[in-house]
Amino acid sequence: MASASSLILVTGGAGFIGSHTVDRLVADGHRVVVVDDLRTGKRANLAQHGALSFAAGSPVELVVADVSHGLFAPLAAVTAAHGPIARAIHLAAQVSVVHSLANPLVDVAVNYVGTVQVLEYARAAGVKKVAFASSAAVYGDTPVVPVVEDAPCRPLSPYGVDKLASELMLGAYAATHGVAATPLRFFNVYGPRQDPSSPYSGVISIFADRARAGKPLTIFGDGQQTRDFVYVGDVARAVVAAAMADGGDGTAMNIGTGRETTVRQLAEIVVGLAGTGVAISHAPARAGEIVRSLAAVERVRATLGWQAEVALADGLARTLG
Ligand code: UD2
Repeated sequence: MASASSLILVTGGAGFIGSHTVDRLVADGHRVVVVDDLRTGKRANLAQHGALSFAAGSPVELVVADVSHGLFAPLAAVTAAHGPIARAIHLAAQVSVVHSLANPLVDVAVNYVGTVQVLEYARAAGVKKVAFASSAAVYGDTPVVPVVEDAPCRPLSPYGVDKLASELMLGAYAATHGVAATPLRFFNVYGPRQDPSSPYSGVISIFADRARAGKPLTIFGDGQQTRDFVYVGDVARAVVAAAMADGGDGTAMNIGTGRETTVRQLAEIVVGLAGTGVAISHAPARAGEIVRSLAAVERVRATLGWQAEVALADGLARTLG
């Protein structure tokens, strides 16, 4: 059967960032193969795309599989019927830094080996481009603010080490096998569909959840610590731009807004949006907390022409719903 358009693979496509990336690709007219083991991803995140089967007329085909076990078998049937994967976006991951500290071998298996599996598939199947979800966690507690991509990387967790090792492997495959690849170092991504259920979930998902329930927002420490909060729709745009751009030698790019927000400012905006009745309380600072985090964003602007567009107040309003 002739394909209407080439296929884009999104690993982790049923997750938070992944499902927004799929939405963007579908809006751009692509057909998308999602590989997700649904451990943290959810079918409900993709419900807007119908039956999740090309045969049933959906623009999205969901293949339930663990990327770290390899992609050849899971993708055999869909590529035989609908043509090869043209470009791959690798977002599937064990997403918790805290979990990686307790279970480093799981993190290596999922986050590092999973990346090598994607690269092995890309090499064998002639995939034109691999875009990869890396993290600001690769920097560790760097004194460089705003942090440029060439700052020394000293990750403090297995999660950060596996993201950095994955970046290096992308570079090695680009140099040795000609697999074009771009790692994107996400800063603090927020928006609808982010899971607020763990105490270590992103602060905005927790604040939004509590504000909706009329519960107080708890600031850890004095609230003067800063983060670079970037809206998930902007991140999805960056991911798609990276996947669609030809070339890429494994050089990483920060994905942030280039704007710094204190946790206190964040809490006040959320309270303002939620209306009266939501209080702010304080609890002791987290141990080992990074005080400032801010992305330097010149490289991605120069290379992909991308910059964040959604202002924090607008993104928070969309998140609160
Ligand atoms: C997360 C990861 C970190 C690294 C980083 C990448 C965890 C625990 N941390 O840290 O390892 O990957 O992202 O950018 O997974 N806060 C409150 N109240 C709350 C929740 C959080 O005040 O109810 C504060 C928290 O102390 C911190 C800020 O909000 O200062 C952001 O917290 P976060 O967990 O969303 O993100 P971050 O950057 O600390």
